Amino acid sequence: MTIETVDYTTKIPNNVNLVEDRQVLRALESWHPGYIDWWKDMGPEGFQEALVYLRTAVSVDPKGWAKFDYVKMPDYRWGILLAPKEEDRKIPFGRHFGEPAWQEVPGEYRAMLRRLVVIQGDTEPASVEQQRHLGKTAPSLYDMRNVFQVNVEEGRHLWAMVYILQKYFGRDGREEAAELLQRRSGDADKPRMLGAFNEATPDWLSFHMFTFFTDRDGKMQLESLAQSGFDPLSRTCRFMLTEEAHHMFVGETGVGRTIQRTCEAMKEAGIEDPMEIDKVRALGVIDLPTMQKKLNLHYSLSLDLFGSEVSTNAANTFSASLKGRFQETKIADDHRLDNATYPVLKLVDGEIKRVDEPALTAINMRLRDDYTADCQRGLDRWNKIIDRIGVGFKFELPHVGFHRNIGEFKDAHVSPAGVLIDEATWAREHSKWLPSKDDGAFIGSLMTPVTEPGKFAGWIAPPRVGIDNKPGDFEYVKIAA
Ligand code: BYC
Ligand code: FE
Ligand code: FE
Repeated sequence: MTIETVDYTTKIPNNVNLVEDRQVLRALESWHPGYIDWWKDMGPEGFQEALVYLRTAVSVDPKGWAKFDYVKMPDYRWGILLAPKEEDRKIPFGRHFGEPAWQEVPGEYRAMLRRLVVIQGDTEPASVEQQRHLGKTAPSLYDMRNVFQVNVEEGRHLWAMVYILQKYFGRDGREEAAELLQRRSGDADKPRMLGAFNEATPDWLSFHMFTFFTDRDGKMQLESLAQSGFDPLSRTCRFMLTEEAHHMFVGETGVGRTIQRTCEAMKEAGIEDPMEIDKVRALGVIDLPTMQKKLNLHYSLSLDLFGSEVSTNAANTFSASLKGRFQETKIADDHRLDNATYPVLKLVDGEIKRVDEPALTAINMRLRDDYTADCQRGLDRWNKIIDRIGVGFKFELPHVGFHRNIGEFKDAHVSPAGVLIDEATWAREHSKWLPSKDDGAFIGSLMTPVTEPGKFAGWIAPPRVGIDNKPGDFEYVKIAA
């Protein structure tokens, strides 16, 4: 058997030869029932018996790794899939630059590495919990299938981190694996670890914004961990990234189709001014300014996930060769950053200024800048949709200081345009920039389920092509009676 193919003879599909790794297989098998209980409790509510047209990984070869079939979600074959081992891989950054990649955890970095793996692992089930109510208001069977696909893959990402914990961290790894099933998104006593993963996902526009902005943080973090000197982490993240691409596709096209529908409806009704919110809403579509507010919210929540702009944690994980930069191997520098600097946006004497900081402590800032550029490219594609239909409106990313809870700007008020404002101005103006209760209620009023094959709710355009090239009226989900 080549490393690309997945062994489906064990209870847990894998390409890491679990059959011969008895101890880890047993640890995973004893974790499995708790996972299934968690999935049934906290996974998609009301659809555990439905037959869903899902893709399952059957190999890790980037070409044709998936097969599609109807599956009941609790029967999905969650597995352990690592990208193939690169022969003679060398550590691409940090103090250990140029040394052979580690196949075992270096003792001195054990705690640091475990923390990174646990935080990564914690976000995966959190997102499933956040999205568990969405099936009931899906705008089509196509969209319903997409959220379920994202959910089972986030479940698999949890498996990916649990494998690392159980194989390489012994007893405390097993304890962390158990705790990953105990924390709950939004729970006052045992919340998930990072801010954005305790927020609600109340409607489908939020879901699509989340998969665009927050799964894109996932992409950036996984890219950095894929550079890791700890080779098993690198390999597992490389395969996770192939799945991540679909999550961002769901977000980008979901918002894109919402924009398209709104602009088309405005054209048909002869509404020229996007600011005529009541008239637009009367058409049963989401006005563009409200979409901008949702964008402001999800972008700012996602920026918090990069941690502080200036961070010794980040410097330490980089120097320890555990977590690199985006596309580390393509950067032309010494990959150690002993004397380099990087410009960081800071609050200095009541002004927002760019200040050169040691590049090592500015690692989070740099990743966040790469993230912002990636988001902007997505916005440019959304703006093209608006342009093509001929509506005068443009989405913009708010300033990075806007609505922040972590880092340099957490105690300041900054407008989306990047102007520092006082408390009173913020209190007066913020409902123009962030979704208000009324905005939420309006969007909520559109969230009526559509479950007839080939039909779509009136606020969202159909996709251009089906999943797995299926025709428009394909029954992506067979809902149990
Ligand atoms: N919320 O030096 P600092 C994904 C804590 S998403 C709460 O500023 P650092 C996905 C921090 O833990 C990707 N706490 O930051 C997407 C620390 O606490 P302790 C997830 C926060 O450590 C969609 C203190 O503040 N993966 O995969 O350099 C669906 C000072 O920390 C937050 C990762 O994040 C926050 N937002 O960077 C499904 C990769 N930010 O330790 C999945 C692993 C910071 O002093 N994690 N804090 O008690 C990391 O690389 C880093 O831990 C972080 C923070 C980038 C998160
Ligand atoms: Fe994930
Ligand atoms: Fe994801």
